[in-house]
Amino acid sequence: MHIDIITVVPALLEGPFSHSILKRATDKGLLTVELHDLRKWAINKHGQIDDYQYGGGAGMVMMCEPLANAIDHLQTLRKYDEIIYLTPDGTTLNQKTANFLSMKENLLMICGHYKGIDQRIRDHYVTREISIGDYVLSGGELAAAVLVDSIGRLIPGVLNDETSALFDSFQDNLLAPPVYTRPADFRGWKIPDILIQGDLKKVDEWRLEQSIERTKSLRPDLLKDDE
Ligand code: 6GU
Repeated sequence: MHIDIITVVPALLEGPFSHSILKRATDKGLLTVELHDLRKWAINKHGQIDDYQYGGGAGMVMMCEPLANAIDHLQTLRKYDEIIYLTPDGTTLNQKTANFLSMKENLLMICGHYKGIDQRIRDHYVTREISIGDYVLSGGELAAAVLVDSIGRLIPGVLNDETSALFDSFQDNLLAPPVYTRPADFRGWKIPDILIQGDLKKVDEWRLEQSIERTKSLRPDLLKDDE
């Protein structure tokens, strides 16, 4: 998978993809992430990419021209499955969307700043608008990092143990069960006996039971939600 990201603050995205699972994905050649500084397509030598909004009101809006030129250029290099705009008024990201996007070849992500981007770019280029939750960030970059992480780890071959994503929280609308490692007794805090009795079938049953209990008590909305 190849992901292009258009941003005015590339530095914010230089760290997140160089570690851990996403680093493994890029090292294995399963994922490439390319950052594109929108200033390269600024409308003048002052690096202008935003302007006041029509109709008045505080806050700048990212202009059509730099964004359209950036997207047009990138579209000569790749055919995108989705052009995603990260915005708090988008559809809230969930595991189903991450699964869906992890099967794509080429994604383009646009990070907004200030008051956001000119609506005409959303109307004419963007195919999907994604938010990462009901709160406001100062720009789309951290949201893009979250989105790339959630997608990248699902690309086939990225995780060591292919099955491990199957047991993630949310993968079947259930939260993950509790996990323990050595020692079995820490300060008198003991792990559940069932985990050391060696009956793998019983362990599986216990884990499912725990998942259901956790979901019922912490996120009952997931059990109703059939999407
Ligand atoms: Cl995608 N962008 C911004 N600026 N704020 C957010 C968000 C995105 N998702 C939640 N809050």
